[in-house]
Amino acid sequence: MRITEVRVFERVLVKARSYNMSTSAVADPVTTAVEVVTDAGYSGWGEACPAGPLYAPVHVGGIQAALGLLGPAVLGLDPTQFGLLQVAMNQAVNGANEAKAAIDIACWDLAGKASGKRVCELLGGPRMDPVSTYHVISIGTADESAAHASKLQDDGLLKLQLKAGGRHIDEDIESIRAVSRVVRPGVDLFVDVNRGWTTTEAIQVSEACADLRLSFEQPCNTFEECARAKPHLRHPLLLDESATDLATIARAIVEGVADGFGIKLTRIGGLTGMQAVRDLCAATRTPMSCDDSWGGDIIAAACVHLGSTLDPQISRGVWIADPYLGEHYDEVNGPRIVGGRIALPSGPGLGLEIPDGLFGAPVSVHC
Ligand code: 0XW
Ligand code: MG
Repeated sequence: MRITEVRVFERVLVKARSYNMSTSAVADPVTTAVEVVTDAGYSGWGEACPAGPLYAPVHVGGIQAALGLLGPAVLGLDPTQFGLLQVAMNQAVNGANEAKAAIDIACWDLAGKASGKRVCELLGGPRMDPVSTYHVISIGTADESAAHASKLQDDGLLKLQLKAGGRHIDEDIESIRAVSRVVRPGVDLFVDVNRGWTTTEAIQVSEACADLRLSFEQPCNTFEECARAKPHLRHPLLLDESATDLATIARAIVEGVADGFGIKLTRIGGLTGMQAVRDLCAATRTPMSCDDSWGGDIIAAACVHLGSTLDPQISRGVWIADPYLGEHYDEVNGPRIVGGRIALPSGPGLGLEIPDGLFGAPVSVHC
C-alpha cells in the first residue's frame, strides 16, 4: 500500500458553549483535517486543531503551511511504516508537530482499515472501554464554579478540571475552596492554571489550600518556573503546555518536577510519539491524560483509542471537545461523553465513517 494523495481541509468548529481559561477565551477554533489516500482503495483521516492562537505556540496557518511541505514528503511511502514516515517528515520540516500529527494519525487510521483492526488494538490493545474523561469548569465566580462542579458530578463525572489564573489569586482561592466543598468522595479535582500564575502566586495559592486534596496543572508559564515553584508547593504538580516532547517529559520525571502530565496528542506529533510517552509514564508510574487542545471526531477518536490503552491506575482521563461542539463528523460513531465516560468506536482504524464532501473543497491537495 502506498500513499498517492494528501488532501488538506479546514472547518470552523462553532462552539455550542463558552470556554475560557487564564490565557484566553476560546473563540470558534479552526480545525485542519487531513485525508491520506492510498493505491489500495483505503483512505485515512487525521486532524489538528489549536484552541485558538493563544493557548499554545501553534496556529492553523502554520499547520497548513507545514502540510504544504509534509504532503509531498510522504507521497509514495507505505502508511503503515510509522517510523519511516517520521523520518521523511522530520527531513521535510523542523518542528510543526501538529501538522505531522495529522498525517501520523491518518496513517494509523489507514493501518487499521487495511488490517481490519482498531487503532487501540494496533497500539497494544484496550485496557479500558469506556474510558474516563475529565470535564473543565471554566473560570467564573466561586458560586458558579461550585454549582457547575455539583452538576457535573450529578452527570457522573469523576474528574474535574477547574480553570484558574488571569485574575487576583484571592478569587482563585475562593473558587478552589468553594469547589472543594462540593467535591464528593471518589472524585478527583485538579486546578489548571494554563501558565497563568507566577511562581510566587503558585506557592501562595498552594499554601492557602494546603488542607485540600488537589493537583496543580501547569501553574506557571515555563518548565523552569514550574521547577522553581515545585519544592515549595503543598500539592502535586502536573505539566501540560511545557510537556512538549519525550525528552522534556523524561527530564521532568527524572528531576522530580512533574508528578503527572496533561499530554496533547498533536503537540507530541501524533499517535507514534504518544505511544512512547505512554510507555515512559507506565514504566515510571506517572499519571497522564490523553487529550488535545481542540478538534472534532477525528482527534477525539485518536485520543480515545490511545487513552484506552493506558494503565488504568495512571490514567488521568481523556478530554474531548464534544461538550463544546454542536456537531459530529460521524453522527453514529463520533466519540461522545455519556455519564462521564467515552466508549471506543467499534470499527477498524479510528472507527469513523466520514461522509464524502463533509469538509467541502480541500484547501490544498498533494499528489
Ligand atoms: C482542557 N484542554 C485539554 C482543552 C483546552 O485546549 C485546554 C486544555 C487544557 O488542559 O488546558
Ligand atoms: Mg491543561
